[in-house]
Amino acid sequence: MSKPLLLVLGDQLSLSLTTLRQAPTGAVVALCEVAEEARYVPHHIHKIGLFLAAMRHFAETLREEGFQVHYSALGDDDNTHSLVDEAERIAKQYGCDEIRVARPGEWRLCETMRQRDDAAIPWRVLEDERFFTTPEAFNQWAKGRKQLRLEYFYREQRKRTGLLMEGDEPAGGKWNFDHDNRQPISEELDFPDLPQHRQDALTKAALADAEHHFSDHMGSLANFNLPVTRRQALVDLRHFIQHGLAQFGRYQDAISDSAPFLYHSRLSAAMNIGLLSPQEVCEAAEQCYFAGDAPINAVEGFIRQILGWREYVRGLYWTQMPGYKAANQLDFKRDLPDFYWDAATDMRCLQRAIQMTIDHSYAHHIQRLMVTGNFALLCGVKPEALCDWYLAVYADASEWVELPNTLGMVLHADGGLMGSKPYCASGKYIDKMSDHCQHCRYSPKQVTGPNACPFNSLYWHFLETNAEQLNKNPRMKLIYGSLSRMADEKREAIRQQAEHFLAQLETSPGYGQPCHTSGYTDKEAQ
Ligand code: FAD
Ligand code: DLZ
Ligand code: SF4
Repeated sequence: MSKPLLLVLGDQLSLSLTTLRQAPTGAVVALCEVAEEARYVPHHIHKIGLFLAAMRHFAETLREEGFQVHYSALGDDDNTHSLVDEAERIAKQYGCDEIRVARPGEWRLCETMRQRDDAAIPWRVLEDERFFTTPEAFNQWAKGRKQLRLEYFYREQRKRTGLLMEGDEPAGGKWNFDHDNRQPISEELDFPDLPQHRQDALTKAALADAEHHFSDHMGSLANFNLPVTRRQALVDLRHFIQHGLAQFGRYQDAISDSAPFLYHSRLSAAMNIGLLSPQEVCEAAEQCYFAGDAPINAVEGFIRQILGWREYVRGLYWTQMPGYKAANQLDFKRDLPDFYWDAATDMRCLQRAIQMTIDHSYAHHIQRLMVTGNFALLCGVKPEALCDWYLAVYADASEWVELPNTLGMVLHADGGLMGSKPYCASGKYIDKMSDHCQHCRYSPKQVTGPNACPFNSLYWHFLETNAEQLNKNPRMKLIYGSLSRMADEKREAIRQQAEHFLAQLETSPGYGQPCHTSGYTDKEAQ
């Protein structure tokens, strides 16, 4: 009789995982804490704490469900600190004849596991079925299309799943309510507080281990409040549905100088590691609409993010890898500014987005896209440096979702496969959507001079520098028209302003360090 080892990765903590659903009697389940996964980019300490605590709780759940579980802890003497080596070591120890794993969320691991042809115990990579679609189904949809637009993919998903449908028609009579979802921040808004999760002994021990082994990583665990069990994740889901969803749509694009979460769900990390399924999250939102408790623009906007964007970027990732990772259409070469690691900048919008990231291992979508992302785009930061940063600093980051968002959406590095134009914007956009500029030493109204918002000159400089690639794009015609009508002296002054700023950026202390991994510090080893 077959005796497989079922390797469950840190972002596969769900009883509905293919390998667990199909487990034969006698199978051994392995969960492995390994330093390599915390170090390959220098993950935020909240993210490491989340994985350790959630994995330990899930191991308990599996034991309660009757599974035989092997748990490799970080401090074990025989821990090899590599997922592949650990699985092979444990499989041998238990006399297993096969290692089964559901498709890992990152190409590097998936490929390594698939390539273990000469391993003494064979590997089998099964499909991860915790999504609405599979890479195979996405591939079928993508075949023969020149452009892979979200909108068409999303509509098909709505029809196929029946989510937010009234017969064959979209609920509310339209597929897209984005137009109603662009309200800027305003003073009278009252954002819901997040539920505070109790930390039991298992969570406390996991956080203490994260602190012990990785204290030099970004952030502090003093304010850790991520859900680490399914029960806690369900509390967050219910809380969002009751207190956040109705306003989610309208203020989806707003940016606040003081509030990190606004009406966002903060459910991405729980969904990505398996504590919640995207189906149940979408269904909870849908029910809220049909019960009359949230308007269609909010519910459609929310479901579009999960059924649309989340599935779409995953499909894109698996159909385009491994070449996708090397894409750099605009030939960006600049290093990541050092202040992305410590928020030491006098540009208020960047300072707040990065500080919130340091504090919570979270920033909402518009902060990622239009503040840190937009700035990196305008400066021409090289994709690998920016991707490593996004992958390291956010608790929800896994390459299948981070890479298309960074390469495709932020840096336009895939030549428009994902987005028909770059999301570039001047300080005017940030001023309109946020209350940052009133606290900033720069003025969003000025383009040149000592108080001019750097986004303004960088914006025109970006358009000028990349004109060859972008000025034929019909969606950029209007803006290139404005650029060409600009007086020569003004254009020259803007160019000088931007180049001076970029030159200063390059001479700032710490500039050009590839990644702020102060490295893995094992205090025991010191
Ligand atoms: P909400 O605003 O409440 O949205 C609901 C859900 O929709 C999210 O939980 C998420 O699952 C999904 N979603 C929303 N936007 C996207 C999107 N563009 N792509 C995929 N799913 C989306 N999301 C990640 O989960 N992991 C990442 O590593 C990640 N990296 C990103 C990098 C960049 C440069 C950008 C611009 C976006 C990235 N996103 C990533 C998408 C998005 O920013 C986060 O999903 C969102 O901010 C998470 O917060 P939330 O749960 O409060 O989301
Ligand atoms: C992110 C992460 C961390 C920090 N630690 C672990 C770990 O100790 N063990 C584990 O199985 N997974 C961990 N992960 C998540 C993996 O990096 C993730 O499973 C792969 O990147 C594939 O998505
Ligand atoms: Fe950001 Fe410019 Fe506004 Fe300052 S003035 S907060 S740098 S957009």
